[in-house]
Amino acid sequence: MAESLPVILLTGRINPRVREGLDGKFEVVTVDGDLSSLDESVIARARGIAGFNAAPAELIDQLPALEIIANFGVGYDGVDTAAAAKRNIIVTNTPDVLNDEVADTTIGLLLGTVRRLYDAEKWLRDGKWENEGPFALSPLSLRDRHVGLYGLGRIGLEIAKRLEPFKVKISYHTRSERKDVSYGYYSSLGELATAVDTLICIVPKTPETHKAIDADVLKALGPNGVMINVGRGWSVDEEALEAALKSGVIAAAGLDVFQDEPKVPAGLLDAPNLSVLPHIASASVPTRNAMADLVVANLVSWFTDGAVLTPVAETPAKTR
Ligand code: NAP
Ligand code: 8YV
Repeated sequence: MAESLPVILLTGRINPRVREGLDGKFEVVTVDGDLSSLDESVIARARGIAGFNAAPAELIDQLPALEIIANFGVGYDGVDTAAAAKRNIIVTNTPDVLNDEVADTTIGLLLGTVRRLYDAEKWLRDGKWENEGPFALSPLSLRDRHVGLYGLGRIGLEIAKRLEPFKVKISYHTRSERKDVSYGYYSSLGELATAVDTLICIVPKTPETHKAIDADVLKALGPNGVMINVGRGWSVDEEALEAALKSGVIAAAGLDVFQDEPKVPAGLLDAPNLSVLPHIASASVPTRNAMADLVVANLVSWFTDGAVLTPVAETPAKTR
C-alpha cells in the first residue's frame, strides 16, 4: 500500500496560496475554530500546522504526532514556543521576505502622519479645495527631525536605511548595541525618547516590550513628538497615547497595529492627529505570496529533507 501523505492542519485566516502550495504534497485539513470538528484519526496523524500566529499550548498538546508549526508571519508571539520546544516540535516563521514591504509602509505612514496626507486627500474629495480653498499648512514636517528606532532588527534596519535619504538624524534602542551601524545607540527606551522627537516602534511582542511606550516615554518625546507603531499594539499603552494626543503631550501618531485587533478603541480613534492603518504593513500580493511560499517551503523541506529554512530562535535548527 502507498505511504499516506503527512497531515497538515491549516489554522486561522491563512493566505490561500499556502493551501495551493501544500495540496498534492500533503493531506491538508482546514481547522475551523477548535479541533472538535475533526476526525479522531486526523488529530492523531497531524504532523504539521500551517498557521496564522495562533498555536497555543492547548492546541499543541492535543496533537500527539505534531513535528512542525510553520507560522505565516515573522512575528510568532501567538505560537507557544515553550510548549513546542518541550515536545521537540520545530517552529518556523517568515523573516526577511517582508522587510522591504514593511519598511516602505512605515515610511508611508510616517510621511502621511507628519504631513497629514490622509486629511489632505479627504479635503480634496469632500470638495473643500474647490469650495473653501487650500488645505491648511501642516504644522509638522520631517525636516530636521531626529528619528529613534525602538528595534533595529531585520525590518528596523530597512526602515533606517530608507530614512537616510530624508536627511533626518537616526538613533536607536535595542538590548544589544549593533556593531555594524553608525546610528546613535541609547541603552534604554527612555533615553532614546528623550533624545529624539520621532519614535518608530518595530520590536516583537515579548513580556519586556509590553506597554513599553507609556505615558513617560510619550512625555519624553515632547510636544513636537511623533510616534509610529508598526511592531505590535502590545508595545503601546493605548490609553496613555490617547491622553497624550488629546492633551498635546505629543503632536501626532501613526499606528498600523493595535492591542486588540481588529478592535480599535473609539476613544483612541477620536484623538486628534492620529493616522491609522488596519495592520497592512506587509499586505501586498507579492509580499504575502512570498510569505506563503516560505511557509510551504519550510513544510516541504522538513518532510523531504528533514530540515527547515527559517526556524525561530526558541526551537533552533535540527534535523528530523
Ligand atoms: P527582528 O529581526 O528579530 O528584530 C527585532 C528587534 O527588536 C531587534 O533589533 C532586537 O534587538 C529588538 N528587541 C527585541 N526585544 C527588545 C527589547 N526588549 N528591548 C529593545 N529592543 C528589543 O524582528 P523583525 O523581523 O525586524 O520584526 C520585528 C517585529 O515586527 C515582529 O516580531 C512583528 O511583531 C512586527 N511586524 C509587524 C508587521 C506589520 O504588519 N505591522 C510586519 C512584520 C513584522 P535586541 O535583541 O538587541 O534587543
Ligand atoms: C502580518 C505581521 O500581519 O509578519 C508579521 O509579524 O504582523 C504581518 O506580516 C501577518 O503576520 C500575516 O497576515
